[in-house]
Amino acid sequence: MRPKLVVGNWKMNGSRAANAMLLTGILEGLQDAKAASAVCVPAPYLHQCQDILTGSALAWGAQDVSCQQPGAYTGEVCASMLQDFGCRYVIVGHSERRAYHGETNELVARKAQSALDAGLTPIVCVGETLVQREAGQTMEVVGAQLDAVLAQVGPAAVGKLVVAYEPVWAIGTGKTATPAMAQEVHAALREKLRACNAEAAENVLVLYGGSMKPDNAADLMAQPDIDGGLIGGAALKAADFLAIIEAAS
Ligand code: 3PY
Repeated sequence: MRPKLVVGNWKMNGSRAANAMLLTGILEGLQDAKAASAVCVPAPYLHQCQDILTGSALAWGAQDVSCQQPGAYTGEVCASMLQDFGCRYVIVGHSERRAYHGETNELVARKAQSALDAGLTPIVCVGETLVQREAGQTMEVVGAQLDAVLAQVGPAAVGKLVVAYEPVWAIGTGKTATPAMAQEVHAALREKLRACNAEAAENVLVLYGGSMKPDNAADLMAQPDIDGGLIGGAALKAADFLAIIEAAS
């Protein structure tokens, strides 16, 4: 039985004042939670997370990382910097980065490797667009996205990954994959992980993302291969985020 993990992806939202209220509200309600939880915040707020969350049950992380080592890369943030701010997780390959920043499967794989090298857990996002789903290409697309990361990190690192399946058509649209649709893809992703490292694959957390909300979280997370959620909009309200963590518990 794998533990559940619920991660908030704040995207480009927040302010020092709003974050303080949100984090305090989450911590107040987190006491009895059984599921593990984390927030992935914009890089400028990592220090604030470190101040408020150190010693608490809520972990934190970033939403992207450079694939480079420290050096002349204007605007980039490298993995050792994230580690310096106490991050446990970093999201790599979110569809918004693939779509708006041209991130390829190979670049995402190198980012996952950088995270691992710095002792961070990469949350590797995969997902198909609506056009790809309607063309019957879902498994091909998400399979290639995961394969690139597995080829880069190798079998020994499989157990250090978290994978998130986020159908692009369900991100920010209010549409959610049905539990059965999501489970089908999660099971296929786990098969790929098994093919790389059969033993480690059983313990890899495969999260569902894409409009997970308090009212659909329990049904999604009841599926055998859905081990938690990567939460967008609902992670910006303490009550909603806590309700999802409760549904995972
Ligand atoms: C969403 O739910 O919108 C997400 O993109 C979570 O990462």
